Amino acid sequence: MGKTFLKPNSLSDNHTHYCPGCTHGVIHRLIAEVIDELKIRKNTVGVAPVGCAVLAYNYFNFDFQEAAHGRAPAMATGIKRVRPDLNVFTYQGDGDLASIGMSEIIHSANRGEKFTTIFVNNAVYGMTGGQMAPTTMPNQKTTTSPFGRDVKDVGMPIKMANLLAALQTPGYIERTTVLKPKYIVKAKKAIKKAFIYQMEKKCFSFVEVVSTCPTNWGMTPQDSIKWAEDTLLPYYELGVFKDTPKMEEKNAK
Ligand SMILES: Cc1ncc(C[n+]2csc(CCOP(=O)(O)OP(=O)(O)O)c2C)c(N)n1
Repeated sequence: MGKTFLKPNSLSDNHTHYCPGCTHGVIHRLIAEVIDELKIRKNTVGVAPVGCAVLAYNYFNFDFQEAAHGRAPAMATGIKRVRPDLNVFTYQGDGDLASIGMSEIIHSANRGEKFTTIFVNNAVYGMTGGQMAPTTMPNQKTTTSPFGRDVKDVGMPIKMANLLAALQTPGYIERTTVLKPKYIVKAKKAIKKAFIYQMEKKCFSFVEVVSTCPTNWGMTPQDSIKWAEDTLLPYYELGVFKDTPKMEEKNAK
């Protein structure tokens, strides 16, 4: 009997260090499947800054570059401008992208850099012990908001996909999740579309993935999926926020 479920070539044989129930592994797999399907493994470069995915270069079977905290979009800009023939993507957490790296992502998107960003939003700083992030939900308890996020003091969580979609230049922005198989299928389609737009030299592309962090949320993997569905998804609504290439195609007809 033939195998029906193979490991993508774009994933290495290494075991990941991620916690049980963490969605980084699922997202890694989707990226790897897309890169295999598009046959671009040999000319793809990933850029990951610090965060739980700091060791991502061990898990992917293609070139990978390490960036300082928040600075992956600046590094991706340099790589892509010098080597426009390469497919370049950043892989960033919400602490990284929406806090220390806010400026880098806004300006890269606004310049219309032709790379792809995969934005993993798990509503906390995972790697450093579950501190409050700009994406932490109102009243959510974290190690730095032990009584819950008080929006009177720190404002509402930032919706990065919505924020970037308000800029005129970036072309493709979608928010997805990988909490359940029905969402995973859509997330993969979004990641594939983002890479295809990059291959066609069309636009900056951004895929947010609403994710879990059972360890720092203090929940079982099952409870974290339920909490994310009940609490994160109503606020971080899924969908396409911008698809300029598709609009232009429609208008041309
Ligand atoms: C300049 C700098 N400041 C702070 C840190 C500490 N630090 C490492 S990872 C991280 C946050 C990571 O959270 P996130 O980006 O949400 O990714 P996750 O770990 O949740 O996947 C912080 C604050 C650092 N490495 N460098």
